[in-house]
This record gives sequence, C-alpha cells and structure tokens, in this order.
Amino acid sequence: MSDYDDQNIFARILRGEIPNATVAETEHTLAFDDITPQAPVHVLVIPKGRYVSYDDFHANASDAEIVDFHRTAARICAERGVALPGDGFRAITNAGVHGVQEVPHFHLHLIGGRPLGRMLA
Ligand code: IU
Repeated sequence: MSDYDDQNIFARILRGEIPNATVAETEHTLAFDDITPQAPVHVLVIPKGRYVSYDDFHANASDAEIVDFHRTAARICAERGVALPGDGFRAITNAGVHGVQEVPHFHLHLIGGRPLGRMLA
C-alpha cells in the first residue's frame, strides 16, 4: 500500500476536524461539494479508508468498499440530475505528479450541469 498522509485535508474532513458540505454518506464512502466548483455540479466522492489514489484504492480496498463507492457516485449523479439519459457528466480522478493530484486521498470528481468540452489532457 502507498504511504498515506493522515494530515491531508480529506483525512481531516473524515475525522470531522474540518466542515464539509456533505452530499452523501454511507458506511464506506463520503461525498461532498467541491469547495471550488468548476461547474454547477461538482461533487467529490471519497472512500473513508486510507487510500492515496485510484490505483491504491482499487488494488487494496475490499469489494464492499469498491461497490459502495461506485454505487454512491452513481446515485449522486441521478440525484443531482446529470445521469443519463439526461445531459450527462464527467467523472475524473487525478493521480500523482503527472495527474496533478493536489490532495493525496483518493477522490472522484463528478462534474456536470454545463457542456464541459472535449478533454483528453
Ligand atoms: P485534485 O484532483 O487533487 O487536484 O483535486 C482536489 C480538489 O479538492 C480540488 O477540486 C479542490 O477544489 C478540492 N478541495 C476541496 O473541496 N476542499 C478543500 O478544502 C481543498 C480542496 I484544500
């Protein structure tokens, strides 16, 4: 498992040390509005476990954590009105230096509510 920094901002949110605008909370997953939204819908979905990145999470989390994470993300898309067959959304995760990951706790960005343009990099 990758080294995990217990002082990262999302770890502090999970410990309740910093407030957040909670969108959904389950046994294994927390979702909250991004503090600097890039679109009308910009939700961050994070596992409650100590996972640094997409690859760390999917290699090391339990099946229950992984399923809970993705079902929660899908439910938020529906609840925020961006799920198909509506206008759609983008789900992205940044990892490491090349991915320009700012917060070293795995998170999925759910972004929608406006046309997002084509993005490959
Ligand atoms: P990144 O994928 O690690 O680059 O994204 C980190 C996101 O966390 C970014 O969109 C920030 O706006 C967001 N964020 C936040 O929601 N609350 C915070 O206290 C901090 C960052 I620091």
